[in-house]
Amino acid sequence: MENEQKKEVVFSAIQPSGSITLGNYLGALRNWVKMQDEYNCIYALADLHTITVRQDPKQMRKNILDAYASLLACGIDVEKSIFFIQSHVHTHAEMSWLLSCYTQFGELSRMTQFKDKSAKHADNINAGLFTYPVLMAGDILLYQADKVPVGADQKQHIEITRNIAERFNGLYGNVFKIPEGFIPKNGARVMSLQDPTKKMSKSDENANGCVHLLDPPEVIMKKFKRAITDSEACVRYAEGKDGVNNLMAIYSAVTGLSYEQIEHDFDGKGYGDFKTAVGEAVVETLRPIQEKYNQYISDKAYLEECYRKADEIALKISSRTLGKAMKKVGFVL
Ligand code: ATP
Ligand code: LTN
Repeated sequence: MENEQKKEVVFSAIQPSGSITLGNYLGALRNWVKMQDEYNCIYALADLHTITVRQDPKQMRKNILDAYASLLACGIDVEKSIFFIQSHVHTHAEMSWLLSCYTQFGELSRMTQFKDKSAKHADNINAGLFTYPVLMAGDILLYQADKVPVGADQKQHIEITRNIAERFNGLYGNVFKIPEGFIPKNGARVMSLQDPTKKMSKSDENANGCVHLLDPPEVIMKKFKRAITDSEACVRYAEGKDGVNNLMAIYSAVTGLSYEQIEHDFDGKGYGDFKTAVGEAVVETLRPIQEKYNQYISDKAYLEECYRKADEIALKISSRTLGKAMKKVGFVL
């Protein structure tokens, strides 16, 4: 028990905005699973974040349960970690309001995700899309997290979280732990198979660019076989070979092989052989996850039991930090 208390806290979240991708898995989820033994891990489905982009209500309900089952299938263990649903824990929305008054318009304007998403959804540049990083900062700070396992695209959001926390602490004393991002060496930025200059994303318009965790093996193989490469026909990691570099990064992440080893193994072979090998390695990595997903998704009562329990614990932990912050600001509690 004493040991338990000394463990560092890990917090992370994922939006249930669509079917989970290979990018999500290699960039973030795989680390979530690995960190469970060494840290006190707290994970969430960031469903409040998803409504910054318009969602179909029926599809959204399905996505939330699918994502919960998918994460259990990836190896999130509810005996070891707290895995809850953000919208069920009211402290998140409250903390977001509080912190928004300690966040500057200018710093939010510099967020690249806001710029990208507002270009993509030009007809719905809502205030929530703009203040999204504040909600995320609250998620992390509420649990006094030490480490935040995320993909490389979230680096800027971790940085603004630290800035907000330092500003608040500067005014009121040590209220928040200053968290650190935890970004993997391999797989931190999986790119689209159709446009390897863009990150692989759940909401990619080109379905062939994105591999989903639950894609059947033949679909995965087809997507890899169609992946964009170049005309050099040589498997090597080099500037300007974005498509091949991306395939090498994926292959290295799922097999553990170094780039040198991959170049050596495919010396003299064409892209066809390489794409097949990458596809097969990904299929094998995802096979056990897909089997477990099918078991979890057919037991909605079990899923509910898991998240209700976790929601309650998350509320208890986060209420402590919210109360402390509100008291410092001057609210009468
Ligand atoms: P959306 O397309 O709806 O913006 P997303 O696919 O970018 O969603 P998020 O829920 O925003 O996914 O991200 C969940 C986690 O997955 C984050 O830690 C993020 O950094 C990571 N991640 C997302 N896409 C990739 C990617 N292509 N490569 C590596 N990590 C990624
Ligand atoms: N913005 C994140 C999802 C997210 C998150 C968080 C990640 C919401 N709250 C807290 C880490 C910690 C994204 O991946 N787009």
